[in-house]
Amino acid sequence: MRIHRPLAATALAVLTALTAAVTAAQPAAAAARDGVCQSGEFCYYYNSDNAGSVSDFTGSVADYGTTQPSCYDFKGPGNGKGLCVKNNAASVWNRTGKTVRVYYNSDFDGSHHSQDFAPGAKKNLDATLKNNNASHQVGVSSGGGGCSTDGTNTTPPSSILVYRVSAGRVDRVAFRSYVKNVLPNEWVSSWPRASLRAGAMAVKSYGWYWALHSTRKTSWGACYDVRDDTGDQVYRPSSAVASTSAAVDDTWGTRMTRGGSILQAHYCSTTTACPAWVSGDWMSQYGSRDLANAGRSWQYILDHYYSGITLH
Ligand SMILES: [Ca+2]
Repeated sequence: MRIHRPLAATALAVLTALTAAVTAAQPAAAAARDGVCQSGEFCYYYNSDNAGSVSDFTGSVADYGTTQPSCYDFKGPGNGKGLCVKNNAASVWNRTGKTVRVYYNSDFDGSHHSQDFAPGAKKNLDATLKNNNASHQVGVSSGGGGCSTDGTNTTPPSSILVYRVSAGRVDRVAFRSYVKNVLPNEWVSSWPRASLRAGAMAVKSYGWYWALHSTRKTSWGACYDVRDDTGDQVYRPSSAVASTSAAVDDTWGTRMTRGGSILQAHYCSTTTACPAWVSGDWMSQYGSRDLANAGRSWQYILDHYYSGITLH
């Protein structure tokens, strides 16, 4: 187990900024996924030239799914209605006001191919992406190496910028994949389920917080949200295991807030191992294990360590 290092100086500055941001921010009105392409939405069409059934989105999606009834499907009237959108779209209309990137692979993986759509664009997918659309991301920087992430205090970011310290680069990682590939490196995957679930919530909250608030840059000027080492949370691609991934999935629909905002949930192996420990802001990892072994729930464990929180 690694000791989670504090970021005390940065944290104080960011908390001040957070307070200002929260008072200013108002939730945006969200259009519905109703098969009608409205202002604020990104829409796929089953046919070229914006014909056929529409599938309308208000945010990014890393994986559309491939089977009914769970997949994202075409909802509007016309050709294609009821079919899953993955690998079935021919044209788009971008009404989000931000650049949207469509990827050939899931999880915003553009290593094979991607295509950008400027705000207002009403276009066909190019020959490579037509019927090969697997994910899309709202709010990318069209200049490449984009800094923006798209989360709010109520919706998790679809991706997070991870500074791969040893490799010397910044990767954009689908947010749930990030959490799944942190938890087994920060927790002990054989620990009881309630401890893993409490850990999943803490790892998610910590990353979510920084995805919303980071202004950090590498020495060469690339922006990022979190480091991949103990400076933040240890992230290793392909390290996810079944027990920790289940804990992430089982708690994915729940968020932890304080005063309406996602908090930077710190944790440490014990209550005394981290000099920056502040009661109410930190969770003891061994403590979470012991409470779980005593039959406590993950919600109880989070409430026990983090003061003034609400689980939604
Ligand atoms: Ca709509």
